Amino acid sequence: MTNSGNIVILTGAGVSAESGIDTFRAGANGGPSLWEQHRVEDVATPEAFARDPELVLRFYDMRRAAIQTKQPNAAHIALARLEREWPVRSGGGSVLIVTQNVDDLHERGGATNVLHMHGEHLSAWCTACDTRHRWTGALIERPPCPACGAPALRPDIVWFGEVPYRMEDIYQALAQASLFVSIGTSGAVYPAAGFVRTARELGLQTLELNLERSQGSAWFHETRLGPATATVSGWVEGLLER
Ligand code: BV8
Repeated sequence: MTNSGNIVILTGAGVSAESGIDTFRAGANGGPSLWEQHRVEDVATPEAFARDPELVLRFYDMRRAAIQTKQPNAAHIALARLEREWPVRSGGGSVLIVTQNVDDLHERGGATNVLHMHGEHLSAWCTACDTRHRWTGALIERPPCPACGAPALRPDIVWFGEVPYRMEDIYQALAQASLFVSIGTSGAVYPAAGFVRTARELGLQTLELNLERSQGSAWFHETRLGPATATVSGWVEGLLER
C-alpha cells in the first residue's frame, strides 16, 4: 500500500456494452450473449483452433469487423479524461487501465495507458516468426505474415488455458498503487478475477462499478451499481472536482 495516488482500473465487457458490443453473458441489445452464440471451448481455446481453425478464424473475423463499427461511450471518455487530469489533480498519481476487453474503445476514447491482458482484435500474431502486426482485415484466407511470409497468422488473443499478457507489469502496478477500481466485469474469469484479493492483501482501497454485484463483490470496500456511462462519469467527476 502506498499513498502514491496511483490508480489501477480493471475493465471488462460491461464498459463496452453501451457501445453495442455483446458481453460474454448478455447480448448488447438483449440478444444472445457472445457465449450463447458459441461454446467458449469451441472458439476461444488453442484446442479449438487446432481442431477447427476456420470456425475460430471466422468467429474472430466477425468480431474484429464488428468493433470497427462501434464508438467509445461516455465511460471510455471519462476514463481517458481521468488519465489526463489525475496526475495534476493528485500531485503526481498515475492511472493504468488493465482491460480484459479485446476491443480498442479505450484507446479511441482517448486513453493511452491501456494494458490488454487478454490481447486485441486489431492485432495478428505470427506463430512462425513470433511477430505481431496491426490487423483490421480478415484472417480466414490465411494471409501471409508481413514479416516472414508464412500463412501462420492467428488472432492475437489470449484463449482459455493460455497465460494472460504482462502479468508481472499488472502485479507491479498494484504494488505501487493506492486505489483499485473494477468496472463492468462479472469476476468470473481468472487470474483477472483475483486482482481484487491481491489489492486487498496489498492494503489498497477498492471500488466496484458494475450493473449488478459481481462474483467478487464481497472483496470490495464499496460497490456502486448502474450502467458504466453513468457510474464511471460520476465517479471521475467526483474525483477530479472534489
Ligand atoms: C490461465 C479473450 C494459467 C477471448 C478471454 C481459477 C479458478 C477457476 C478457473 C481458472 C482459475 N485459473 C484459471 C482458470 C481457467 C480460466 C478461467 O478463469 N475459467 C473460468 C471460465 C472459470 N482462466 C484461463 O484460462 C486464463 N488463463 O489461467 O492461464 C495462469 C494462471 C495464473 C496466472 C497466469 C496464468 C485465461 C483467461 C482469458 C481467456 N480469454 N478473452 C475473447 O474475448 O474471445 S476471457 C473473456 O471472458 C474476457 O476477456 C473476460 O475476461 C471474460 C468475460 O468476463 P467479463 O469481461 O467480466 O464479461 P461478462 O459478460 O462475464 O460480465 C459483464 C459484466 O458487466 C457483468 O457483471 C454485467 O453485470 C456487467 N455489465 C453489463 N452491462 C453493463 C455492465 N456494467 C456496467 N455497465 C453496463 N452497461
